[in-house]
Amino acid sequence: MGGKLTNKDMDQLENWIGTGPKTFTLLYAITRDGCNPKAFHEKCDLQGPTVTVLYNSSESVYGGYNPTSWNSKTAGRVGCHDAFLFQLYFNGNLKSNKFTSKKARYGYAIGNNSNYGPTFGETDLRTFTGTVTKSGSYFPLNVTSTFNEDYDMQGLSAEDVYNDNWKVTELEVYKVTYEKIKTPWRDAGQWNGKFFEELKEEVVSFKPVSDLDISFARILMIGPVGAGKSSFYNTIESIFRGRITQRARSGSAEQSLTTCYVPYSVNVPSGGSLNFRLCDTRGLEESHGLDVHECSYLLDGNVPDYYQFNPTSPITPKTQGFKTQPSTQDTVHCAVFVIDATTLDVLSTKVMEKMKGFQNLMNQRDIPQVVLLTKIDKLCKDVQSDISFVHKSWIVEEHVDKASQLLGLPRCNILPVKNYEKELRLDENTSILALLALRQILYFAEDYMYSLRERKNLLQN
Ligand SMILES: Nc1nc2c(ncn2[C@@H]2O[C@H](COP(=O)(O)OP(=O)(O)OP(=O)(O)O)[C@@H](O)[C@H]2O)c(=O)[nH]1
Ligand SMILES: [Mg+2]
Repeated sequence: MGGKLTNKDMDQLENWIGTGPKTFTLLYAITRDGCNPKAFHEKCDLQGPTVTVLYNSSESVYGGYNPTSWNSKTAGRVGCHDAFLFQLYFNGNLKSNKFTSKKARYGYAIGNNSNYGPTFGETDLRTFTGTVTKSGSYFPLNVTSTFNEDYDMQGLSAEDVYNDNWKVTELEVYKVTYEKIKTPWRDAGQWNGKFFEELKEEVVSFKPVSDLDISFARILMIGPVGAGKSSFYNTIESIFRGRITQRARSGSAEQSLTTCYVPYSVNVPSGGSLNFRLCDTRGLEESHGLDVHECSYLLDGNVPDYYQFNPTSPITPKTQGFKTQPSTQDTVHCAVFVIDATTLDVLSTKVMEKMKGFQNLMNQRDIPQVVLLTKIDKLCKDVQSDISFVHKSWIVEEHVDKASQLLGLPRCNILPVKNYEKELRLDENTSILALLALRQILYFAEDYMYSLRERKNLLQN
């Protein structure tokens, strides 16, 4: 640490290098140690794998990964398949590209020479020879590089990667070591069997606030078609039943697969159900599906359970079963926007406007809102292979931030999940993540009920 490379850049490099978490330790920086081969080799020789990062005066950042040690004592070429060049930023903008060494030329991947700085390929990325003196704010590196000789630059030129500009403001070499314990972006406890049982127990023991005549919390799930609303209910029911269940129909279709307002209960093998209902709704679509009136009726408890949504004729007080005098049991105690994390960047303006409209209604009623960010397994391959990596993944963190900005909700209201979908067996970590989300939703519902009770007491006194 201590260099210019950000955590996000390190995560990107870590992803490219593969084989799990890494620590990056700054060995050498030309602004600190001087720009000459002697200083470079003194600091970096025999240190194991390193990344060299160059920052030029055009605000482009690029460099190379050497999976072997630099070694000025054994001058010559070192062959390795895993070496690569990369670019991180171009003209100050994020631009992530990895350029692998060419198969036929892998023998030339790394160049060791006591008279040269870091050298990749015979001539692909060369840095300096002799002492380079700082001129103003930059160091004019003094060896020419010829791209695309030993590394596959995917058709990009030196201009595309570093503006053909060798005036660098900094050049750093980081030692790369394995088995880093990364600091999570959200602290969510120690994940193990004990934690899983504790979370389950907490959910099982959830009871609505007394004196309100409420026997279960009503959680409303709304969100675009195919976001994973029904799958979230199936995931929760599976956890408590101890096997994969599929009471709610899920899958992909042009229009919403769910057509009814179903307040799903979660059953436990010992009999009975838990004290909340996950209410499934029809998916939001641009032109039809749930509208603002229907949403307000849902929030206020006017819509009868098992009501069949009709896109061409939304519910009105004249609709059969419409509850004109709903009780506190019928009203919604927490609203959950279910959003597919992979679609955050492409959510249609109309669907987004609809959700904003619903949020206005919820805000008027003080109903707590959360976002369930689904399909995070599709966002990040590290999360896909190990769900417990979720709170260490910067990709997930970035999407949590984005959802928080889009819906104007605090980040702790954004809950990433991976629903059961292809699995035939339960997985402890997938279940823990879903339970963490459910527990938070129940906390918010409970908070809302406390407010309801206070209001009720005030009115009575
Ligand atoms: N990879 C992955 N797939 C998911 C996840 N959640 C849901 N899916 C899949 O996404 C598709 C849609 O899921 P549903 O649960 O039917 O979505 P929905 O929001 O209920 O959709 P509608 O009822 O049609 O509005 C299904 O094929 C699910 O298997 C997830 O976390 N990860
Ligand atoms: Mg559904």
